Amino acid sequence: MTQETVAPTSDAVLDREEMISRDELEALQLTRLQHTVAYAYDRVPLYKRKFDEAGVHPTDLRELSDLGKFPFTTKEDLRLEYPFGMFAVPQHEVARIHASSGTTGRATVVGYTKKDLADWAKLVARSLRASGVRPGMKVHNAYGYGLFTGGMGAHAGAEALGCTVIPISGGQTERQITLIQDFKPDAILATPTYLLTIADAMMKQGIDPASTSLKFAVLGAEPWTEEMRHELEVMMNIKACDIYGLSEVMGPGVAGEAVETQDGSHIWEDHFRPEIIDAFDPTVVLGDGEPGELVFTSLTKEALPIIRYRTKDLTRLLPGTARPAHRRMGRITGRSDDMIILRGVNLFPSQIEEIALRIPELSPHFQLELTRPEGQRMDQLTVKIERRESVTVERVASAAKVLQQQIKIHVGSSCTVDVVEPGSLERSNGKLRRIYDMRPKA
Ligand code: DLL
Repeated sequence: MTQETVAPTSDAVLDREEMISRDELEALQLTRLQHTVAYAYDRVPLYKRKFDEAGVHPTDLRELSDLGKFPFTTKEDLRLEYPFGMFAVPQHEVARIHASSGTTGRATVVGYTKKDLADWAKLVARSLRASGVRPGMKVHNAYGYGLFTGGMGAHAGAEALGCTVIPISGGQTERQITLIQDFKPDAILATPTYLLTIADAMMKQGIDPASTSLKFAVLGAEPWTEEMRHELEVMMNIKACDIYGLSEVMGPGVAGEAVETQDGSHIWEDHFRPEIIDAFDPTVVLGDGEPGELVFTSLTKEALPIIRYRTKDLTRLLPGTARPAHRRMGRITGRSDDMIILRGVNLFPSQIEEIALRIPELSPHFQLELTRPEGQRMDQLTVKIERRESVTVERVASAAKVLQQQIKIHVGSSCTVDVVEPGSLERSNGKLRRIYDMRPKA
């Protein structure tokens, strides 16, 4: 880990790697990539087997574009190697383990050496700083602690930045509100839907969410839209920025958004090499600006080097702005496995969020129900959405109609809209479930 720093562009001192040129960054990527593929091949049987089967050898990686010759890694690979088969170091060198919840199958297990943990903390610190957080600030960390990477990952990063961390974790919303009022934090770290839950609960208690000490929010772990950003910023009088990451690649802090531009997260390319592929034909590597599935290769990880990991997250790569050498990722429209296919039309919950939040009568609290009514072959989508507290029941019918029409125009799907009472839908405690698939299992 380099301690070298450069002169600040704002009131913050940045890591040297944040401001290097693209050429210098790519040279660094190539050296680190060559090391990583050789390291993975030598130490992890799965990589040796996969490279051999694909007829590639680490020495074939002479330039960055050669990465495309190497096989992908998937969640399924991690599951098959459960629990520790992907680890590239002996267990006594693994300082920490995290795991995914495993709700959709066997848990995926990831490990970190002491150096991995230090790099991770450095990148989360970098992300938080980019989003406006500064040393000495009080940071209320409402990401869940435990095997999920959100809580401890964000915690270590805030500590590394020199903040005072309040490790409240997710849930116990009443208590969160008390501590926000009593401890007066400057920044909050949470999923966007959980921050919404907190703000909503404040209003119920007669507290104006815009009146708290909070100035910054660093939000991630689930898809969210510009409309949701606007909603939260206005309601809470804060600046809200994105933070992205996934356990298999590290955890939060793979990419982070700059508060001065708020134009998408910069991928920290000194540690991760991103690619975009065609989700339906993975042999096709797409160019910058083209939408597809995000793929990552780690460049510095020791315990769990990851080669061409298919994230299933759909986005595109954009040129760097606030950190010019590091490309940005567009907002994640959704995950390829969260896509609803309704009568041939592809649909993501984020599209509904975007449309619904432009209709003043409707709140950001919604869920999507998929059913197949008795005796029918067609699937039915029902958007259940709460009206805003201030809106009279009479205005609800026309708002429902507008939402239905807008979905038809912008997404192409016919659906039913059911506007429900404020507070009647389930609130988020972390990652919110938006889709309720009640169709009979095939
Ligand atoms: O959610 C890591 C994280 C924690 C990121 C806290 C940011 C803040 P996983 O549980 O492995 O890790 O889930 C990773 O969550 O593949 C995306 O689908 C989604 N995701 C994460 N960040 C964002 C984001 C953590 N900023 C999966 N926007 C990823 C949209 C996100 N989706």
